[in-house]
Amino acid sequence: MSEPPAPNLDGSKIRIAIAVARFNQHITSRLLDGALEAVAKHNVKQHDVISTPGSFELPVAALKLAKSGRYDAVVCLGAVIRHHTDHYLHVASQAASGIARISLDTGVPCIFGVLTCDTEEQALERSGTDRNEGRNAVATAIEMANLLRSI
Ligand code: INI
Repeated sequence: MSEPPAPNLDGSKIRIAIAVARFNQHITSRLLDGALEAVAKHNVKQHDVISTPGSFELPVAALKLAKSGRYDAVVCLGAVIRHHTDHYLHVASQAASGIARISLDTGVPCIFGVLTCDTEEQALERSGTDRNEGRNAVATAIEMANLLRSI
């Protein structure tokens, strides 16, 4: 059986912007820790970090970063957790569709590192040391930037 080509996770020629939401900061700072761990592990050439109030604001910040020409990929980190109203649904769907649109509109990969969880326990589990979606998001950013460069 054929296997798909292996990902190129060499970050030594890749410049990454990381946009992190401060809402649920006790979770998003853990995602940022994981992201910075991956930046070091994969020898990312350059990285900058900015923050937004919440995940809803990530797309417009990411759009400006993507259009700046200074980055090969943009990583968006946030934590949307279900509360008593449906507010979180609007935040999660706008963040997801906004971030997806930026990749397609600009050609700069924009990575969805936003947790959408029912409970805080789930969010803690996905932002820990065993599993960390911030770390995964940076690996995805490097892979996509290298892939697009190679096509
Ligand atoms: N922002 C989040 O990042 N996560 C959430 O869980 C959340 N909830 O549930 O309200 C949230 N709301 C704030 C939102 O992102 C905006 O900052 C706010 O609506 C102002 O535009």
